[in-house]
Amino acid sequence: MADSLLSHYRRNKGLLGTQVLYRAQVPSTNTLLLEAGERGLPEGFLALADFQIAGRGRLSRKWVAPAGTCLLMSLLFRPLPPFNRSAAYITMVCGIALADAVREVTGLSVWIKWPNDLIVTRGDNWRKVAGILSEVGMVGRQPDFLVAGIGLNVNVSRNMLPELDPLATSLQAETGRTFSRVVLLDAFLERADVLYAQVRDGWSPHSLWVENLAWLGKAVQVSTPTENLTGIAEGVELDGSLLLRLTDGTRRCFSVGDVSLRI
Ligand code: BT5
Repeated sequence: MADSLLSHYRRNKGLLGTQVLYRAQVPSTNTLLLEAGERGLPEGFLALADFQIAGRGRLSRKWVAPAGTCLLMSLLFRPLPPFNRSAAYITMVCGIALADAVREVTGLSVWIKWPNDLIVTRGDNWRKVAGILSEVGMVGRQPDFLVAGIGLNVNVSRNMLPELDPLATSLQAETGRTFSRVVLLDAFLERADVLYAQVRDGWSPHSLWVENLAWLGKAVQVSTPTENLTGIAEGVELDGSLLLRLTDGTRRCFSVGDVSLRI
């Protein structure tokens, strides 16, 4: 297989991914790093797996991926204070870097669907190719570190996609080609390293993140655990929250939820 070296992945420059823990199978790469983070693992540590038994998304949802076909990874960050702002910026950086890496390696037109999905768009049709799950590691009652987990569907054939989700796609399904996960990982870490160094120097990735967001200015539906609302996606706050202009003209701000396009 083109990327059999995933198990030996090492990076010899930058901060991210120079120390790696590979497992053929784990419950979840995020869980692995949340546990390891408590034991003081350094920033930039990368967990990689070929299969997750209990891969997860937001709000206790499942993340499913056939063994050996996808990028399943997590990165450990130790955000500078203030924690919440840095954590939001790190998640933005991961989204931008993933989008750029996929564009660079595959040539596909991909966008970030608020808050943290990567989608491939064709006109008004869209499909999800990746998701990001950021989780906070607590020490005592204090947020101490951040684990950013990424699942990218790479060499999943069309007939396997329905098992993942009706709206799932993969790089292979979109292009008809297979890709090396190592090449994609390298491109992602390269870009994330540059952007994260800028964040640590005080730069905000907000404007660049906004440029990568799908559907700003469009009519969308926002679903949260408690409500479904429609309106115009007007913009995003500095912390990443979504601003929705409702049909009665009032504005609502969401920090959690899922967005879909209203056609
Ligand atoms: C996400 O959550 O999209 C974040 C996914 C993060 C997964 C990575 S894999 C490495 C690391 N370790 C983990 O355990 N997690 C991270 P959310 O927006 O809540 O989307 C979850 C929903 O996406 C599910 O309820 C399904 O509907 C759908 N889904 C599940 N697997 C999928 C896949 N492979 N491709 C596309 N959609 C999928």
